[in-house]
Amino acid sequence: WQGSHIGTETLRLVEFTAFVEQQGEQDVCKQQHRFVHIDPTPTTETPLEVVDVRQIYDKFPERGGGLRDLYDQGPPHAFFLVKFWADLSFPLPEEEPGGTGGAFYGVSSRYEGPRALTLSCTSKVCSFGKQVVEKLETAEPPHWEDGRFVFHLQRSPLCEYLINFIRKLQTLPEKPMMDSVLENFTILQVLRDQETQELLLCVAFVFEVSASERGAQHHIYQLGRD
Ligand code: G9O
Repeated sequence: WQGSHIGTETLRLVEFTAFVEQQGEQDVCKQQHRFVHIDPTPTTETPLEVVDVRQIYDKFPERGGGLRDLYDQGPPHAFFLVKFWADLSFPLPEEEPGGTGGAFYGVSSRYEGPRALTLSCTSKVCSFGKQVVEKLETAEPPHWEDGRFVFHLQRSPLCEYLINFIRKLQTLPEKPMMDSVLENFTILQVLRDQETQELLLCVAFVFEVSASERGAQHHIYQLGRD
């Protein structure tokens, strides 16, 4: 289970995308823009770089189910950090007052593993280390495919907080200004077996904005503590 991916012997993240979809002016079909994306790339045996979890304690709630408590409970090999360079280079959808111009903002993810469990996912969106939104979702029942169970959380609508956050970020004139706002913006996702509440994966997300010509990028780290 060790290698260049987010996963353990019980659950592996295969694909992750946060996106906006909108109708092109002359197009019949919707155009999708990906803010962030993790590809279903084949695993290599190259071990991930390790980041000390204590370095990011203050970016998340620490106690009462926060990162420190979660890590204390473990298992430690289920903890990962993803740095995203988000691609914000798309035109803001036209906005009617309080609206998003008919655009759909969503997130889709796919996991796989050897057990047919009920997969739950808690996402905590944090600003200055404090939780501002929490969302609990349950994956669709898994299907058996090529010798493992595949779990989908598909087209989950992004909450208003995140949509407004992205839209405000895009109005900032320069990448350094966006990056300084993003220094205080983080997301923590915890995946559990819903029946037993066993922690299967915990992924901390931190962000910068991608230089526009490079598109969305990411780097994955294992979280550790000596
Ligand atoms: C620069 C900002 C990019 C935004 C990326 C958003 C990633 C979304 C991760 C899942 C969050 C789920 C929480 C949620 O939707 N709450 O509504």
